[in-house]
Amino acid sequence: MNTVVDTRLIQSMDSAHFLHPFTDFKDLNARGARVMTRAEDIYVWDSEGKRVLDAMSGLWCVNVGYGRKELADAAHQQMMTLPYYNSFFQTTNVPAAQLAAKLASLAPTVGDRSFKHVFYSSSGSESNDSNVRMVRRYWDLLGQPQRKVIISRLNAYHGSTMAGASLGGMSGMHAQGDLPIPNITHIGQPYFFENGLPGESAADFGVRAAGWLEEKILELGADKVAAFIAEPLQGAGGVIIPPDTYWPEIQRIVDQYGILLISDEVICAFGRLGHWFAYEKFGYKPDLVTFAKAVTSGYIPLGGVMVGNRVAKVLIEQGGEFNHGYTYSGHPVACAVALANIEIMEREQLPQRVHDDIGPYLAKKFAEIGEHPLVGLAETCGFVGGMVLVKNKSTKARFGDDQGIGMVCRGHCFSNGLIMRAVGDRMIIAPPLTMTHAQIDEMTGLILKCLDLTYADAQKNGWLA
Ligand code: PXG
Repeated sequence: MNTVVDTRLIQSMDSAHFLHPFTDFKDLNARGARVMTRAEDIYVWDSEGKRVLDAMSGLWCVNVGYGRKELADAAHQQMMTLPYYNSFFQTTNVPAAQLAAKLASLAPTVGDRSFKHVFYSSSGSESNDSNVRMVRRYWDLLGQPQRKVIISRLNAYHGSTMAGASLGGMSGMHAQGDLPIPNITHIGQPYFFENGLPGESAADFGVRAAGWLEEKILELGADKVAAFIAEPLQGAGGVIIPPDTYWPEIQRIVDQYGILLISDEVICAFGRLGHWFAYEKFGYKPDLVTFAKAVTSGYIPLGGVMVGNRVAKVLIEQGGEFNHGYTYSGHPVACAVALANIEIMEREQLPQRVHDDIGPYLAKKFAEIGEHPLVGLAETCGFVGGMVLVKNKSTKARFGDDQGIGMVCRGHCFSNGLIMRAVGDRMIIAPPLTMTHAQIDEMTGLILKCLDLTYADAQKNGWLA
């Protein structure tokens, strides 16, 4: 395919007409967007011919890597057979039914929770809107309509629709648009590095942070609380990995008060943490599981909710008509691509590979990164990694927001052919699950080089303490 493009022409069309997500429009127009033109394996090329190693899998999406012909073939074949039909009026289609059965077979049963049903959407945000609808319907049907409040966490990301942004705990998003909407409230996040007390162990902090949920439930009155929603680990919030003690204590609390548990696995499912679904890794028992992104490796939009038996039973047996759904719920082309994507993941045993091989290898590499003078903490979970950049390695003193250390580092990454994501003073990665050891070495080498360059800048600017 011809990928030679006139960069200036595309940039001028872009700045004249395309309002980008989460972007200062005026600032972008002054610079001109970087134009991405093609991708292969773990690399993306821009319109100037520069190759970058994509350590973010697009945006936590491309778990099988770029350039998979099988996925294009699946889309082509389905488009030529049945490109679209709705699932509203007692109608289904072949890939949507097959994918639902496949997902049900992949989602493990934990304790008394099984996941045999799927509700489809086209994104993570929509899926979380569906969660709000299902949770409220569930309690209404059980004759407890006063159970309305959904508890979430500060610095969580659950999407950008009105409900998604409200469930999320991003202060910048709440500040625009009078959010959160009513009956959504937030507790603190389990971020030990930031919130651990002097002398407190990570294990003790995990129990204390989970305890904030119990405090909130008691403050609101348990009979008012519908559900707790959380990411297994916080992705967009900066790869915040909870202490081991956190999830078991959360499970105890939701069980004690009988509230529903929503596991938002938009980032963590489909092999990212070494399992098909991340609740298995942390050993908790959700009632609803949000997915999107890597279900198709991002090749085409698809999202949904795995609906556990507790909720499904009530919705199906007592619910009558559920007045909710989307034009693209069960889109045949998206579902066909998801089936082909899952086939690749099964054949190449990607969840297993993360669990047994590349996950531990990345952890070893991150231990080396943790030695760097700019890095106060470097940690991984499955095939996700995060590090905190600090002014002083021994005191762990943090940089000021005005210094924008993460953005300085991100700039060096871009210039040196690496895509890493900056979240405040944290640098994070979530690379394709197909990476070889040699590619992990290449990525680690680039990360260390960019840390050196960032350190030199910090030194030059007199920011180190
Ligand atoms: N839940 C979680 C846990 C997510 O990470 C969504 C819901 C929303 O999905 P959609 O498909 O509606 O975007 C997400 C999305 C980032 C970044 O900068 C992360 C996401 C989206 C945009 C940016 O890390 N995650």
